Amino acid sequence: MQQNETIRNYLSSKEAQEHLGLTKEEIKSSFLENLFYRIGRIPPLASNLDLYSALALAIRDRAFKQFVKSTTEIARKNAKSVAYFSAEYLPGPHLGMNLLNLGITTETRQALEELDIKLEDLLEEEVEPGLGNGGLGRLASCYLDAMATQGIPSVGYGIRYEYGIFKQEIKDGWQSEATDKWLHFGNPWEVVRPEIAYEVKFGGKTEHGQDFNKELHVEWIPDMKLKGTAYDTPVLGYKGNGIIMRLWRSEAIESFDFSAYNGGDYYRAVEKKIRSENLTKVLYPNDENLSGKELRLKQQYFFVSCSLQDILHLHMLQNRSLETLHEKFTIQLNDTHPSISVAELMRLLVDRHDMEWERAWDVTRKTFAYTNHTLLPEALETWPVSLLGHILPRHLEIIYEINSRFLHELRDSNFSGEQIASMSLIDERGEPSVRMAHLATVGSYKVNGVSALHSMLLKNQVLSDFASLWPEKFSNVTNGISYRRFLAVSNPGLSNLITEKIGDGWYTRLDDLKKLENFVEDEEFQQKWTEVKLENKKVLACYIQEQTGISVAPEMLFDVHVKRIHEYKRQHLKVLHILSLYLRIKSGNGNEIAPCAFIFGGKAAPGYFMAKRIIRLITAVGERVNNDPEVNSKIKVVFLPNFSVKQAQKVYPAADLSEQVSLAGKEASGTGNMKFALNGALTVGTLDGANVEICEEVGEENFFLFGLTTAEVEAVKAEGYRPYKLYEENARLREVLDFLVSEELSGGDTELFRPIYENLLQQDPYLLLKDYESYINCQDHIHEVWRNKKEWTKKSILNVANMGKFSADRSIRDYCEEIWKVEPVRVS
Ligand code: CR6
Repeated sequence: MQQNETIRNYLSSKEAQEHLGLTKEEIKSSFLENLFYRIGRIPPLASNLDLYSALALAIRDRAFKQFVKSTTEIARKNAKSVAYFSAEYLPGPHLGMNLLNLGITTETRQALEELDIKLEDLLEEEVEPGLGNGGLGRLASCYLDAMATQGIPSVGYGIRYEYGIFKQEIKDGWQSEATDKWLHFGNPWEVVRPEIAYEVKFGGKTEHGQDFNKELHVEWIPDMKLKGTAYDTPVLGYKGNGIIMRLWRSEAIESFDFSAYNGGDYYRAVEKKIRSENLTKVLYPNDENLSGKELRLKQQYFFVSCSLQDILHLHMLQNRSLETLHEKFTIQLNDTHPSISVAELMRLLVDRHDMEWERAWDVTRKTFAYTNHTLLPEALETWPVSLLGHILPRHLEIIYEINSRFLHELRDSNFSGEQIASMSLIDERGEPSVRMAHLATVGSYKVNGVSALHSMLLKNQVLSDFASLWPEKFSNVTNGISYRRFLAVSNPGLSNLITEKIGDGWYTRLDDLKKLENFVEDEEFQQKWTEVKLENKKVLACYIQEQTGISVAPEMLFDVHVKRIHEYKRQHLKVLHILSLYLRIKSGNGNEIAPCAFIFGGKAAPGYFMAKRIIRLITAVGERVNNDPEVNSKIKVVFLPNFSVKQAQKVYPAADLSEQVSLAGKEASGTGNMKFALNGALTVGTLDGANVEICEEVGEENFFLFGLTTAEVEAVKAEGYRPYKLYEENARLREVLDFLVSEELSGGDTELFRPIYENLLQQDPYLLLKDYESYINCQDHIHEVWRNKKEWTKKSILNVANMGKFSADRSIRDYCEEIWKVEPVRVS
């Protein structure tokens, strides 16, 4: 308390204000000081990287100031905090966001201009941390931003992977993967905290005995120990609080084995260090599909163990009893990746802090809440019992104990044998394995899905028995995105235009965008709106030219499909559409087609055969189309390599049409769909995930809907779906499909795309052929609407005006009110 008082007094002192100031002069002098003293350069000799690093350090210090202020206030109020557990984060570039959040973009730009430096050049220097695969990791980062903005006491816990998501290159049309050395030039945003480190154990055995009070006591004797060290990155809220993202790096407890060294074995002496550091070396590049590797489970356990030990430490630091843990902390599990937490908290409470089992279980169940992010059966995490027992022997015992008590409860509640087997934490069919979603559900006080449709399916299908047991446990929080990053920072043109009309209240007030509806008929505004889009398209066109050598005319309709490559997301449905246009133009029937650039981007998991083949298909179609003078003035096909947050910030502002074409019932939510619409793109989409709610908000007349509903998908499958029949019946479709295996497309290798062809004709698990006709008709309609530029622009304005619901600020408010029961603590 005494310490808090001192910090507060210091922060409000004149000295601190001057030191941490935000005026142009102060930014300039702090920038120059950092350049000189921390980077060791003077402006004339500094590279852009030096300049960027100096600026980042100057801004980071200011961000930490907000964090210190917030933490002091939270401690003073003894407030409840959120710990967000996520194995993935995709923060995107920090600099632009932090400038916006501190409200000093203009001052910084001016300060640099006086030194003859362009802020934009420095922004381009930043290498983003790719510590996630896609939507889930980006969502976690949007939520940290929203929590900070709203003053929610919170910490984001995760893993500091040394190599993030691989860098995608396209070689001879194929995806090739290179390591992502994001730390190569240092990371000015983080601060290492060597004093915040925890020991983590693996393997070995357990010993059950009695302690001196004759209480049963379990001792875990591991065969390996390492430590996790904290690396903190400040996350600023908009003109408000600062929180941190705390990522753990694995290290050897002793960096050097002296006994081995003294024995003359230098290599063995450092081996332990290397083995320990390997744990957080690399992110698993699988999205929605787990390879079930031992190292992955170790990573998961490592980060939750460090984080839980940290939380218990912080809790006890305030002289609080562990029995009140849930009153001061709530822990959100971002998917099942951190769900081993349930067993780890039990272990810490029971084995380390001698809490009695029932009491510990009560605290545990009141501490965790679990968000499910997928219904895909192959992505629901399970770990073989043998593997889990080998790496975490004590946790397996704990899981068995939780399960045995849980199954007892089920028997008492008259669940059938069949239901009990399907709800058990252990899947006994085949090789016994632990169902992590069940562990998370049983060990949490709330379970939520990420869109209305997904939460409904979760409740009625995947976890239906659990929902009948605990109906009050289940809820929905529709995902949201950061408007400040995905509109204010990445689309300054549109953002300024909006602010000119309605002020900048929309940065934080969800409903403000709605005011744009008043200007939808304003011709001057419409004109400016189209001009901004065209400017953004010109910028993207230059970038495309630079990255791929392909030239696209900015006046074309920019039809964009960027997201992870996955069969359920149906990038290949888009390809079938493109081929249909190609064949139409070739046969002289292309008059109705508006000039159009099809822009794809996204990574495929390196071991995902079909996804990689789909990328090859896209590039092959591109080679064919872009080089054919008969068609290339009408259509162009681009595959942008290495989709990332930084690249996304260039793509969304320039899109006219957003492709959200997953098979209904497969995409839990999607968040790209929101980013596109917020930037004025119209959506062509199925009734899947959050598309349903976007369509509801913007109105069906401003959304291009096609395809089967979830119920229809189920009915088609129940009837016994035969894609080959559709191929036989529909001549146009047949022509397109046969083109896939033609010499013309594959440059002579007709086997190249046969796996895709066969898959569609024989199984078609994602019903492309069934939705084909509806998709093509919808696209024809889109081209018709596009010709009426005024109509299109009005729809675009109405899309943006009605996006209020999809702000991450709203999602975080929902979490706070319905799940966490956490109140904001604001600082000025
Ligand atoms: N892959 C869902 O598929 C959702 C995000 C964030 C995903 C996607 O629809 O928007 O999570 N699921 O909720 C998982 O990662 C398991 C994703 O990004």
